[in-house]
Amino acid sequence: METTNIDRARDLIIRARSVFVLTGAGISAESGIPTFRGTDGLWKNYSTTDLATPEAFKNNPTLVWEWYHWRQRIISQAQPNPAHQAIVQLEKHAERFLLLTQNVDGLHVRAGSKNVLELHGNIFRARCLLCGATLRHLPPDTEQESDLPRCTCGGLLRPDVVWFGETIPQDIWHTALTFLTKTEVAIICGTSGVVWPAASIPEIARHEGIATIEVNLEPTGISTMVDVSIQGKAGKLLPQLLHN
Ligand code: BJW
Ligand code: ZN
Repeated sequence: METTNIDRARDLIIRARSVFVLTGAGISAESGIPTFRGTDGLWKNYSTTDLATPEAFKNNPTLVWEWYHWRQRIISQAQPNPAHQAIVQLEKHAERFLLLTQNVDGLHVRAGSKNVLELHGNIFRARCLLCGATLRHLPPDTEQESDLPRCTCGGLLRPDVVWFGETIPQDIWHTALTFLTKTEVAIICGTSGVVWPAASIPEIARHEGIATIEVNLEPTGISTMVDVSIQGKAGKLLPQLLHN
């Protein structure tokens, strides 16, 4: 019988004692959370680059908060899907495991993943621009245009996420790279692979001779770089990589 890419990926995963996973917005798409790029990724007439920058927040904090509150409401109502759950199972069966996610939705943790690092922050956290405090922040019941969220110190709060042009948390990045360079297999799922530094992970893994597997709805710039590239929905494919 012909060996499929799913068979090849499954063999690599079953034999590996150490597994690294990188996820992006595509893994939460089947939970009903919009991705950033592509036709579903647009919000009103704005793109991610219009909203996810420090300049956008400086120029129009009300608009940026409106976008984040809109997304918080969608995420609050969403549930982890079979792709998140498959990653929980993967962690249970691997001797060493690390999940690095670019997602700010917290769905991996809600699904039950334990060793997970959030590279771009968390949408349910806010940070004070004045005193630097971080706190849990939920969307208000109604959006009052003049009411920007404020810290107890009076400072303006911003979403505790990483915007374009900002430095990603160095401790998280170093922990992820240390694990990655010693792992046996790296799975890259649901990311377009255009945002740095996460986009460098497939290349680093390949350079280190680590077996690489991509799972994505469509071919990406990563597809030609990995050992096995599988196209389809993560919620259908990831569970198949665990079972015979
Ligand atoms: C499915 C599916 C299904 C759908 N099943 N699959 C070096 C070179 C070039 C540029 C740079 C560079 N270094 C830095 C930059 C600039 C910039 C950058 O990368 N720009 C590029 C766009 C060119 N990077 C940064 O600024 C980063 N900072 C940094 O590098 O600091 C050091 C530094 C600072 C200053 C100067 C120099 C160096 C920070 C990046 C922060 C990104 N922030 C965001 C917003 C986070 C907060 C929020 O959520 O609001 O992070 S932008 C957005 O993109 C978000 C995502 O995490 C990130 C990645 O998107 P992702 O996850 O890949 O989603 P999509 O929508 O792009 O793709 C979804 C995929 O899923 C698709 O492929 C679908 O096919 C697939 N899919 N359904 C399987 N069911
Ligand atoms: Zn404060």
